[in-house]
Amino acid sequence: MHVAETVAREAGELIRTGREGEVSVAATKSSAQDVVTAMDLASEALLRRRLAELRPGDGVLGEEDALTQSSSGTWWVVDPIDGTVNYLYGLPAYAVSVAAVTSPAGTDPDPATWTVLAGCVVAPQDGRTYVAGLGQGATLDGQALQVNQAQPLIDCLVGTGFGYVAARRRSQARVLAELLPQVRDIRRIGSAALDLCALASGGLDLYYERGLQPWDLAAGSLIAQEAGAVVTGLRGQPAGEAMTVAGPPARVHDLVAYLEASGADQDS
Ligand code: LIP
Repeated sequence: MHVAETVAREAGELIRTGREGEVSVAATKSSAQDVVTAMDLASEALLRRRLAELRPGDGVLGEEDALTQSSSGTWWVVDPIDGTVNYLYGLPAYAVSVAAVTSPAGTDPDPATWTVLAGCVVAPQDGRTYVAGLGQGATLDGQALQVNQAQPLIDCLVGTGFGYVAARRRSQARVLAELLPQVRDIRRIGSAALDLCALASGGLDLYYERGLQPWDLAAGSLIAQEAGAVVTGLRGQPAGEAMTVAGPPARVHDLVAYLEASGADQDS
């Protein structure tokens, strides 16, 4: 936990101070609207350099660079800026996400099979630090976290997010349009890591999203779980790119049932 927090805080400080200057777009990814800023690249470079110093032999899976292999059996899964579009627009909901994971022997880190040992999400703009260790609970700035008690679906504030490709968004909009009348309201915060931390700290009752990458969910999923949430996929699968659903055990199945029935894990 200590290493995750140390490097996440350092990267958080880099991107926070970097936001005071001009934010330049360095590249695009899945669509022209899915941007990478120069600070995404600088933050990941810092994370990789510091992890190599502090944990030589560990591998790194990051959003902006190639997988580096592990000789120790531990990988660091890092998102140098989660919420890049918020960062670009000067909105505060962006974060650095760092997690330590182990994988079954001979396999690369994959949310379907990994075990997340520790995670830290730093929101540098408001100075919040979320930390969790497997079996050790989750904290926000040192205060223990607990998800909200299960409410009827109609009373739930539900977080979600969208991909950047039009076909995926069309299907996400269809699923959302049917869900919206069944819940209290919807939030699209713009950072999956912060969505999962909001769930852990009572700022959301439920969360779901299709399309999450390993670095979007590694640290946040442990923080949510350690705060008492179930984090799962649909149709008995673990959380991952097809679908991630999170919430208190007594309510998450209602959302899972709706998402399964509406085919939310497929693009139509
Ligand atoms: C983003 C997420 C956001 C999600 C986007 C994207 P990035 O990550 O955290 O909530 O809806 O699809 O993956 O690109 O800002 O690291």
